[in-house]
Amino acid sequence: MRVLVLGGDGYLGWPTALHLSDRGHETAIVDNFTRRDYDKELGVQSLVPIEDLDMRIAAWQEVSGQRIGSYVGDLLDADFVYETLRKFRPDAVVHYAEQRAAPYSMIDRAHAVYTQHNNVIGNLNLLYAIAEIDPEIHLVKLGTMGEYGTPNIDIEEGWLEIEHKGRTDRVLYPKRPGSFYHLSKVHDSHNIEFACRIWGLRATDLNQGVVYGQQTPQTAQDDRLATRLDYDGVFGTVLNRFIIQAVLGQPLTIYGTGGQTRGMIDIRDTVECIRLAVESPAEAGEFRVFNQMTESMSVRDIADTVAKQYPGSVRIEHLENPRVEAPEHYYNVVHTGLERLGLKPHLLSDTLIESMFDIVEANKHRVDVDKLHPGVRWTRTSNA
Ligand code: NAD
Ligand code: USQ
Repeated sequence: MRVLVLGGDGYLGWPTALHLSDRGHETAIVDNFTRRDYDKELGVQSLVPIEDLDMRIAAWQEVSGQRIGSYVGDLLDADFVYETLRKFRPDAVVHYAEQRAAPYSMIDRAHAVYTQHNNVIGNLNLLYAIAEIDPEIHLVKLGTMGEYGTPNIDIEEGWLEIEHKGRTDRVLYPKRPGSFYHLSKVHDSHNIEFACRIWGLRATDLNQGVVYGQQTPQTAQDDRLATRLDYDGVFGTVLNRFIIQAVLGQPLTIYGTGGQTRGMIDIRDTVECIRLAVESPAEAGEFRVFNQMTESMSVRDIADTVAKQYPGSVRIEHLENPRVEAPEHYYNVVHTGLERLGLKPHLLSDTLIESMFDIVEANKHRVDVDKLHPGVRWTRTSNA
């Protein structure tokens, strides 16, 4: 199949493009490198050095004999989006190209507006381009488990059967997200469902949990194929941060009690989920939702898992939570859709995160320890 990976220069987009190319799909990448600009803005860098996109693509061709195409541009530029779809003529578009850090979206008004504008309008441009150029294109869109928040009932896969005053209906699962970033994904989901219902588009919305890991079988073949690894208090995600903190001899920073529970997924499963979704497209008019996570863990349990696996001593520190989120709550997620398509999950209990310890050890000199601190608070203070 011909697959266009939007956001293909990012943490997940790059290994996904390699995985799809390795499985024989004609693959091309779209990116505007804005993620590399956030690094400059925040004064940080990926813990693992990464090559620029041209070098990555050349290295992959050398290693695999496969050529990945590239289109450099911004999804906010509708002409660019239309032109790219016309040129590449994809069967499927995998859409990763959004601002993805909750803390970044909560820095201030400007960052909240930027995040929602970039994500919602970019996605809307894409929906229009698909509808007007080729409505057969299957959109595989990355959403997030955080769209649902932490409701006191089971989390279904996108849809909920309800009974109200003796009548029944199937409705989009109610959303109660925890940041302006997570909210942008809710807005996207609604826009995509609308486009499927009104224009007959076919889409798969993947509500993905927190990803961990840095290597896939393809990226491990050559240092030049490495994907990024974020450690800072804005873009670093919880399990990756705890592994890095353990190796640096820094305390693992649990926010609050650590009772908050999240869906987790190994990066190797992320790329496989995308392949499975691409190879089994949604029906025309179908808004298909999968919960792309393989296990739930509390932040406390994540810290304990890292502490147990790390060969050295590990300190755990409870910081005052800079976010506003439920400290202890019910969390039970249905996530059978992708397994039905064939996913064989890597679970943390049987995955050795030792290889991650080695990767961090080799690159720890690149870390600016001051940037580990979570600087962004969810609360606002009056400046009247
Ligand atoms: P990332 O920031 O590393 O990658 C996103 C890429 O999209 C970057 O290369 C960036 O330059 C590009 N991009 C952003 N806006 C763009 C625009 N307007 N035009 C063109 N390119 C643009 O993020 P990631 O961690 O790889 O996440 C990818 C997707 O998966 C995101 O949509 C994110 O919300 C979702 N997701 C990530 C995680 C996780 O733990 N990393 C978990 C669940 C969902
Ligand atoms: N947390 C800590 N200590 C830390 C970092 C985080 O206790 O040092 C806690 C947070 O308070 C939160 C949980 O760990 O309760 C997860 O935080 P995170 O930063 O790992 O993840 P999150 O902000 O939710 O965002 C990440 C990705 C985002 C994706 C989301 C999936 O950045 O793109 O959408 O995970 S999910 O969480 O399922 O919504």
